[in-house]
Amino acid sequence: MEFTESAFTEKIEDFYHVSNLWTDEERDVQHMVRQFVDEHVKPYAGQWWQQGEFPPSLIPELGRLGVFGAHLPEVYGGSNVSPLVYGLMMQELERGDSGLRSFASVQGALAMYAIYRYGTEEQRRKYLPAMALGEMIGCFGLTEPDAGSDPSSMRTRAHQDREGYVISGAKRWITNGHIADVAIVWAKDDTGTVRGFIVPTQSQGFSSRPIKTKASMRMSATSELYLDAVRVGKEMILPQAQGLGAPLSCLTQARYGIVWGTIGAAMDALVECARYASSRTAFEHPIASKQLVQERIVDMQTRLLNMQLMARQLGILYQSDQLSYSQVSMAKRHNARAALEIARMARELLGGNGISTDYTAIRHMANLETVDTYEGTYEIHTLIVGRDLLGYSAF
Ligand code: TGC
Ligand code: FAD
Repeated sequence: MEFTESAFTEKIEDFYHVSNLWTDEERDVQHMVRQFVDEHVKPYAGQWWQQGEFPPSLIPELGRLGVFGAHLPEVYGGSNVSPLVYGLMMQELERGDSGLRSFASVQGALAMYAIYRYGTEEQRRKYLPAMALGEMIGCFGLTEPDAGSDPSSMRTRAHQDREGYVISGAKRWITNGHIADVAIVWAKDDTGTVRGFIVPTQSQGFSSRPIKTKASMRMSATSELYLDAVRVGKEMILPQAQGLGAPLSCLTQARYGIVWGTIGAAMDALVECARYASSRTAFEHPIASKQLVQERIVDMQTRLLNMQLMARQLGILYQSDQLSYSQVSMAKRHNARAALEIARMARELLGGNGISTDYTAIRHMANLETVDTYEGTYEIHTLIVGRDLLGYSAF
């Protein structure tokens, strides 16, 4: 059967016409970000991934596109977009590469959101507009070498004295850590309460190191942070953040973005392999005409559809202020794993070509191993949802 190129793509990406439900604004923003990613990211993503660096030239362009902290009020440099519009932005960024969406998640949903939600008005006005434009880069330091899934066991300490706080400790696996201007650092104070601090990365005693051995998320900067008695003034504490619930609430924002972003990566891998199956011949016929190939494509398509419907309903819950963090956990757990399975199947269908970054499948697949792990692993989200459904904590 013959389809035009765009009709084929539309059918694969949106088999149930979920996009018919979008408003004009949602469709326009999606189109704008998609166009940017198609022109400025997709042709180069494989090369950037191989190089193992985030291209700095993209940062001001993403700032102009308005994807950093888009959901925050305009007075702080955001555009006050709805959760559904924000989700579609993340979807389109991750069609390019998970590292691109990660940059936007960390900048907007983690670092900017922490300042917006827990900072003073002065802190908001000082940092957020510059961060929205990408003129100032932020990172979010929660995970430590010995505290990932269980951040309550963090060792980083902030000792208070007359002038402010002295912070000591180490953070590991921090996205954008070695390219950041400011780090949101989570540390326990003298009473053992988790507090958040805005730490300029030029501070004496602060150092960072890139983690270079990654076989996943290679287009993203990932780092270790060291804080050796870093002194910050009292004005650098986020005063409203008291307790582990504060960083965890930031994670809810970023996890929501991942729910959408993973749809983009899955779509990209699926469209590519469906096209490939139509043109690649084996045993004298296109492999798309083989029953076992069709079964796999149908399985992938069904997984993608589940992801889309889950994300949309989550967005509706968010927009109507009914969202719980365990609902976000269920969708993060499902969508990250489903996207990973789709990318793995896509890689398989591409045969030998599937292991080359000339195609997108293996890059998405490798990236999605990280996405399935960070912002809470699959197991941790299972336990968050299990606790909510059944009332027993099984951590
Ligand atoms: P627990 O007793 O469950 O919670 C302590 C307090 O926090 C509240 N809370 C949340 N609030 C908002 N959003 C959430 N997601 C929340 N989760 C918990 C909770 O209600 C409680 O409040 P209160 O008032 O009763 O005190 O704490 P716990 O120590 O038992 O830990 C729970 C657990 C394991 C679920 C949590 O620690 C967890 O989520 N672990 C996973 C860690 C994680 O996801 N780390 C991510 C690091 S950042 C990252 O990976 C960035 S990747 C870059 C990118 O996004 O692209
Ligand atoms: P661990 O907690 O050591 O877990 C190891 C294994 O044990 C996992 O499979 C886990 O599911 C399992 N496990 C743990 N507890 C239980 C349990 N109770 N029951 C069953 N199984 C369990 N962090 C930040 O703070 N900021 C960032 O910007 C950031 N960016 C990242 C970027 C990348 C590329 C990566 C890989 C990670 C990033 N992280 C970041 C860290 C990430 O959030 C953690 O890696 C993740 O939360 C898991 O923690 P861990 O690596 O310490 O694994």
